[in-house]
Amino acid sequence: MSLLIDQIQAPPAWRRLAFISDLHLGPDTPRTQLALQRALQALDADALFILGDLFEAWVGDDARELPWAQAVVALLSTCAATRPVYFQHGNRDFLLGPAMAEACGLQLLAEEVCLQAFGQRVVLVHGDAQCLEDRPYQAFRAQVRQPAWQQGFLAQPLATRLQLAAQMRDASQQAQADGPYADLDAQACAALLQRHAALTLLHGHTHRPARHALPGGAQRLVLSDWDHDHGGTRGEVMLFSPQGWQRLPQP
Ligand SMILES: [Mn+2]
Repeated sequence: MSLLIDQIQAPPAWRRLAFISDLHLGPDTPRTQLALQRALQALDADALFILGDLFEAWVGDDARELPWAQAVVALLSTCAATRPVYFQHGNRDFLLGPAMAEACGLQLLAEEVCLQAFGQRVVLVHGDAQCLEDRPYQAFRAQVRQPAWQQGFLAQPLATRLQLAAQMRDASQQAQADGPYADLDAQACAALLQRHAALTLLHGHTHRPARHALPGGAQRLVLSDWDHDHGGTRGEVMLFSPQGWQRLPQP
């Protein structure tokens, strides 16, 4: 296991940070990919943080040779040439590994990161690990995060892995149709903030962008997902500067 970054102290020169998550890119999301390209070209930030589910499914770093993935590698490596780009795993792309990170110029983050910037401490997570109410998902998560499971999965041919990922996605969509997606557990969020002595928790995963005020002056900020391929235009870059937090819609 390579070393993952779990603490970031913003250098004094940093003036503005950008955060995105849940783009769910894949072979059938060309418009969302284009929206990301435009967002990165226009990005005015000293660092970019991708908080998981950049990809709808990531079945292993050899998938970076697929044509649509090559285009994403090109986008990210261009962005990473002029500023740090950090990547935190989501529940869809937890298999993104060192080879893909190197190809894109990404720095891999731990599951839980404490960012210190502009006199504040901010906890960064994808958000799936805190959805404790969804017990079937937590059991699945515990299984697929085991090195032995991952080695077994990655040992399959790429075509087989792509098929398995499609099956898992169908199963998860069926489970979601049974009821509303679980939200993050309030106690788990409070514990996270306490552990890192932070007042702000920033995450994605739920696709329910919001600002939730928490007890003790704390807050939970939820990033927007992105989707330009199913009839709408959804997507935001979240900016953090000494002036505070700002959502930048991405048409
Ligand atoms: Mn997710």
